[in-house]
Amino acid sequence: MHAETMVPRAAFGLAGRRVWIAGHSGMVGSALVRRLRSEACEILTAVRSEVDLVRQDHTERWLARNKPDVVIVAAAKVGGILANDTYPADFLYQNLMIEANIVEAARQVGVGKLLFLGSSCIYPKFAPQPIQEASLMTGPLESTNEWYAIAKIAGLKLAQSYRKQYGCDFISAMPTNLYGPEDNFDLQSSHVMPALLRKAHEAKQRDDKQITIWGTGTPRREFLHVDDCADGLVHLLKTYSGHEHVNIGSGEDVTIRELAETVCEVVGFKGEIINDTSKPDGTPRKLMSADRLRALGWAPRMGLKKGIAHTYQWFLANRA
Ligand code: GFB
Repeated sequence: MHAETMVPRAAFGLAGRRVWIAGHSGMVGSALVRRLRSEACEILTAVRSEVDLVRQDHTERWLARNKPDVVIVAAAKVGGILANDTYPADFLYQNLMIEANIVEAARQVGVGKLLFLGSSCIYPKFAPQPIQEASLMTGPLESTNEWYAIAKIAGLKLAQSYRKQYGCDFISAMPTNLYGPEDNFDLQSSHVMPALLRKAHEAKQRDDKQITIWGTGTPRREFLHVDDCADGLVHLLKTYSGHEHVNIGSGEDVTIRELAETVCEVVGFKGEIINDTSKPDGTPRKLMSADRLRALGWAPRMGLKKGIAHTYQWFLANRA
C-alpha cells in the first residue's frame, strides 16, 4: 500500500470554487449537479456541441477558457454487459481519450483538485470478496468488459502519475453498479437494473405471463443509488487526498434473480421470471469493500428496495 494512503489533507472546501462536472448530463453527472446545488460553489457544465471530450484540441481550449478550480470526470462511454462486449473498440478508445485529454488539460491550467470516476469492473474476475482496493491488477479481468476496465485502470493510473510527477491533487473513486434517474433504459445497451424495471413495467401493462432475464440469474451484484454515489463523491472531494483509489459502494450484494424478484414486487408484476442462458453472466460476484470510504466517515442512506421504488417513479414520470 502506498505511504500516502488514508492520510487526508486538511479538509478541502468547495465554497466559492468553480467546479466543472465533465459529463453533467449523464446519470452520475446529473446526480452530481443535484448534489452540488447545496454547496456554495459555482457549477460549470459544457454540452457536447461546445466541447467534444474525445478531441484533445476541444478539451484544452475549453479548459483554458473556463479555468475551473475543481474537475469531476464523470464523462465516459458506458453501457451494460452486452454493449461492453459488442463495442470493445468504442469503450476502450473513447474512454482513454476522454480521461487523458481532461487530466492533461487540467494540469496545464492548474486545476486545484480533480476526481476521476472509474468502475468496479477494474478488479480481477475472481478477486476475493468483498474486493479491497489492493486487489487491483492481481489477476485476469472479466472478458465481457475488459476493454472498459483497461481504460478505467489507465484513468486511475493517470491520476496517480500526475500526482507523483507533477504534485497534482488528483484522486480516483471506483463506484459499484449504479442506478437511478437519467439511467439508460434501452434494452440492448443498458445495465441490468433499468432493463428489469422496463421489462417488468411493460410486461405488467401487456398482461404478459413472464419476463426474461439474461444469463443464469446466479451472478451477484452490488447496487448503489446514484444520489448516494454523488453524496459519497462530494464527501471524498472534501476529505480525501491520496494516491490510492477509493471504492464507493453499498457494502451489500444480491443475486440477479433476487434483484428481478424485488423489481417485480416494486412494479407489481406477478408473472414468472425465466432465464435466457444464451446471454452472458459476466463476472460471478462483484461486491466491493466499503471499509476505506467508511473510515473517511461516509455511508450510503438509501436501501435497495426504496432506491428501486424511487427509480421506478422517475421512470414512470419521464420514460414510460
Ligand atoms: O448490469 P450488467 O449489464 O453489467 O449485468 P455487469 C449484470 C448482470 O445482470 C449480468 C444480468 O449477469 C447480466 O447477464 N442480466 C439479467 C441483465 N437480465 C439482464 C438484462 O435484461 N440486461 C442486462 N444488461 N443484464 C457491467 C460492465 O457489468 O457493469 C460495465 O459491463 C460496468 O463495464 C458496469 O462495469 C458497472 O455488472 O455484468
